[in-house]
Amino acid sequence: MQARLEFRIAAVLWALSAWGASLPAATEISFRLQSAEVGFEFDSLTLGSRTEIIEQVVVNEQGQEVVIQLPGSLAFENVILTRPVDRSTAMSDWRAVLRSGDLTSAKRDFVIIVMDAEGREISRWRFNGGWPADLDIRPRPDGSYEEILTVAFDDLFRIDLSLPNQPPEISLPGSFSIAVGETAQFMVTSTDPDGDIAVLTQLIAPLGATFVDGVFTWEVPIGAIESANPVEFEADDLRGQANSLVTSSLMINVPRDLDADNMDDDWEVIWFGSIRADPDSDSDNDGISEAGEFDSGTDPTDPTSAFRIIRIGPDGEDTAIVFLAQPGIRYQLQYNDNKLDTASWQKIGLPYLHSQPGSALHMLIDDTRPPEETRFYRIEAQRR
Ligand SMILES: [Ca+2]
Ligand SMILES: [Ca+2]
Ligand SMILES: [Ca+2]
Ligand SMILES: [Ca+2]
Repeated sequence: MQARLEFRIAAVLWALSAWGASLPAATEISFRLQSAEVGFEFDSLTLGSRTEIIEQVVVNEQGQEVVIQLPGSLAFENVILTRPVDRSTAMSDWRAVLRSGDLTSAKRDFVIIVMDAEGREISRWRFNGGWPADLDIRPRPDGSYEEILTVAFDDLFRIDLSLPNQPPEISLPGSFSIAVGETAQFMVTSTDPDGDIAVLTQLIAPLGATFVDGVFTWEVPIGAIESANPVEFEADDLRGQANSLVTSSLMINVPRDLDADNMDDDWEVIWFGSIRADPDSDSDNDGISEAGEFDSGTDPTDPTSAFRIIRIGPDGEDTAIVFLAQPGIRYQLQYNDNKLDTASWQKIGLPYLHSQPGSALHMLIDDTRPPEETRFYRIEAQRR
């Protein structure tokens, strides 16, 4: 035996994430999937439930056997939706997820909203764990075609519209730091204490970031070095109330030197593909460590590219020191009249900043050397 609750309606609105435009204007019935952004009209909806009837034979006060009926477990029937066939592939796309065997991905929560002709909400039902059990196409008497979607689900409950609306909530990680060349990825979820489905939208994100099926992904480009990147999401419970919209944000910080090895992270990624370069190693065997090549602006993968003094010699009364200067590097000439005393290096003149775009030979002059005196020189290279 079956007890049946069934109602039919004129139009249903359907929505599914990442499939296009915004929700259409109010119609009589709204059918909205979790993370919904898109609306589709349906012609009809059938929703039913049945309670198992348990028959029990009892003996009454007169000693007679009578049969009484008791309610057993409640079972829900599938939701059936029909709409005219058009170019939209939304339903077949949803069905395709299931056909691929991935029930977990295909399962969505959804809401059905019943409205009157003026668009006022009459009732709202929340369904959990919906999946497209069947999708059929059949001809209509007028020669057009309609598609019939059967949605199975785990559970449903009715949302109490007499209670004041509560705002949706967004679950986000906190602000964090990441290096260039790495991928920032996290889940964003929205919930609603009333059982509303809160539609998530990404409001602010760095260029190139994606937000698909609740997953934020950003491959941090080289150019993002030393930047702070706000990311903001909005949840909308689509009740149209003052508290229906909630935003939440975090900051993705891209420091200059995340691993604090004194080599800029973009330089490490350019030469070594990641920030895992070891400052003390010398991968091109030119006698200058990666940290030294960073400081002096040379190629850490080319042994012929290394910071050296090329020539020291007289320049009239003075001494000229020649080296190959690299773009953006600052060079300070130093001297020492006692090579064994490492603490007695002295600066000569102001540092030279090589501001041209390419490398070039450069000459630094010492005009302070007393005649007949032996003098040692070195040049200190610094990136900043
Ligand atoms: Ca709400
Ligand atoms: Ca670094
Ligand atoms: Ca080297
Ligand atoms: Ca080198």
